[in-house]
Amino acid sequence: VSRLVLDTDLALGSPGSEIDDGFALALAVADRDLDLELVTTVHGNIDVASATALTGELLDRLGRTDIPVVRGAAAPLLRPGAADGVPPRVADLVAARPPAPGYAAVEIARHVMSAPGEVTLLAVGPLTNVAVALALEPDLAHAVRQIVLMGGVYTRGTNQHGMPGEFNVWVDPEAAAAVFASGAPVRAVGLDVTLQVRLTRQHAEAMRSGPGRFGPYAGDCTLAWIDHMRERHPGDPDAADSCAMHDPLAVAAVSHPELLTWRPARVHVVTDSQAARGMTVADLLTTADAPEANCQIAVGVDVPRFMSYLTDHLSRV
Ligand SMILES: [Ca+2]
Repeated sequence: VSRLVLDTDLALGSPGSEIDDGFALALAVADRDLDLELVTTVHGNIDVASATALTGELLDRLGRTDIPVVRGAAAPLLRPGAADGVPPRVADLVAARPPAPGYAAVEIARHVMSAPGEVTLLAVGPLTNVAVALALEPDLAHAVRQIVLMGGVYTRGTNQHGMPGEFNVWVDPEAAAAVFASGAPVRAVGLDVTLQVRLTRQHAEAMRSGPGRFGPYAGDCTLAWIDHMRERHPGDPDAADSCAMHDPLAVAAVSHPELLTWRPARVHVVTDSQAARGMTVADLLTTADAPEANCQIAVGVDVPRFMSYLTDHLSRV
């Protein structure tokens, strides 16, 4: 069983917002190979107050009132405007439990240092909290069992001028650069792989009419999100009837890494270019003068096995 801290920019429950963090949280609760001990929140898909309220509400819905939620960074390390355009705050509308006291970066550092070598940190939002925790506690990079992150895009691009890097890295590139430079064991699950695992309208409809605490709620949100993405990406046929399960794939990378194909790589985050800020450059170490690896990146996924793992587990919560 892997002891786990989850850092998330959860927005499931806010209309028109990304849903995959909520699926990742439910999957981490459902998977008996994971022991989710602490959830921390970060700005990203939504403002951090709303992410915190929605995370507490979802954990309560899942019957896990025992798992503390600690609020984290409200803005990236630099350039606070990077994620402008996120949906309006919903924190005031959600009747959630108040967050546990403290700040995410402090509690991440405290939790990992309380059991050196045992706790995995799973980061599925911008990496601000993780970078601050690494800066607060110099021994954290060696004490953490591993950092698994959903972020970056390694074997292709986003093919979007306005967002040349994958969202989580693009929103706070300096934080991502600090994580890759930290010396911690890092596994990165990038957009090029997560786009391959997709929840369809049929999946969502089955969840909506199925049993459990999560399915009926999340099924409705998923159908609204697919509609929203279809409007925003009229040139992408995949977006018409399905949506990517980015963050849940990073959960699988913790408990079932064999579902993905991994390669050692040297990842560099571009921070010093106006046009390419937030892009990731992955050296796959194929040249005679290759640099040293600083992480493992996912380069493939067994789609049918992952989707079975996801849907089987979500039907239990
Ligand atoms: Ca996320």
